[in-house]
Amino acid sequence: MTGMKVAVVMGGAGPERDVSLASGKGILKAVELLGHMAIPLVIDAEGNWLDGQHEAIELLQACDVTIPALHDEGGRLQGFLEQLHIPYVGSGIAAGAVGLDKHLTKAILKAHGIPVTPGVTLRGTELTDTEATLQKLKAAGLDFPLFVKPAAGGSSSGVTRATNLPTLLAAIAEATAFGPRVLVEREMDGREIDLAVLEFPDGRVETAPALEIHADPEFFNATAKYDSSGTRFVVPARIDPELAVRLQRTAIDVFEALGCAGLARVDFFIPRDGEPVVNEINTFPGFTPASRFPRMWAAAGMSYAEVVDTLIRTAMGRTA
Ligand code: G1L
Repeated sequence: MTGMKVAVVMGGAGPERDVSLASGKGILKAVELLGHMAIPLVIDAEGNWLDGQHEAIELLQACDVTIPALHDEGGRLQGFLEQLHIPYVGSGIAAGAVGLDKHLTKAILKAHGIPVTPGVTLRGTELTDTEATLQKLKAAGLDFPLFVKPAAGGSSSGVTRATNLPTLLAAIAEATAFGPRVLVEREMDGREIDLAVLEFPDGRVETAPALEIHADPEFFNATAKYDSSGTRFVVPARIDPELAVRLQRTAIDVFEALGCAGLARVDFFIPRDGEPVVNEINTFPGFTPASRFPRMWAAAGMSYAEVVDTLIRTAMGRTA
């Protein structure tokens, strides 16, 4: 399958604009490498279509498939594309929206019996009621150090570590600025392991070899690579085969529980003594050639372009 018109929607307002443009650039290049016509549709920093709204809709409608490469979508672009009957890569409206809401993600995973990072959600009057907050934390068995995050939003804005009551109250006040619900989670001490989930055109859902994030700057070996923040990714992660299989199964369970499509990155914490928990899920993970998701598939023998090809073919097959 070559010679298709593939639109890549990228840019947009917000803190993840540059990640979007970098991911979009990599995807555009891969689309051309696959023998398709790549059509970039850039949303500017003010949130307007760079090419003019009318023209952008016509371009989208003239394409065979659209690749959404925008952050903070919450399923909005997907809804728009469905309204226009345009096939698109990746998760739909519901999974996209839930994926950006940490409270809803946790509620759904818990309902499926999937272990998540222990935490509570504060809302309304609880946000300014110290007694109610402490009560809730105690009931959930939570103690310092804690992580405080806005429930909504995919980026790290408003996320703070709290080590005592004054820093907890300040952290809650800060997170409240980003939305009406605030998550207070236990700080997980242990290994951080990511899994990449990919859906194939025949309906198979598979995982790539796991990746471990090493924050320790002293650690180095031949398979380690740096990302822009100086963190090192090790693929395949050095974990025992039993744990690997368990994480693979759980990652696929997460994908199915949330109703994801196309792809997802599922991030785990493995406590020093305790069971693995799902810490985060990304329905549209970072997708530059140096990003974790493509690196994991490279370890499975799939090139960046082959991953993009799979995503396009899966998206086309869904609507056919
Ligand atoms: F090409 C895919 F797979 F569809 C794709 C497109 C975009 C994967 C991942 C992304 N990622 C993003 O758009 C982003 C949320 C990282 C941009 Cl900020």
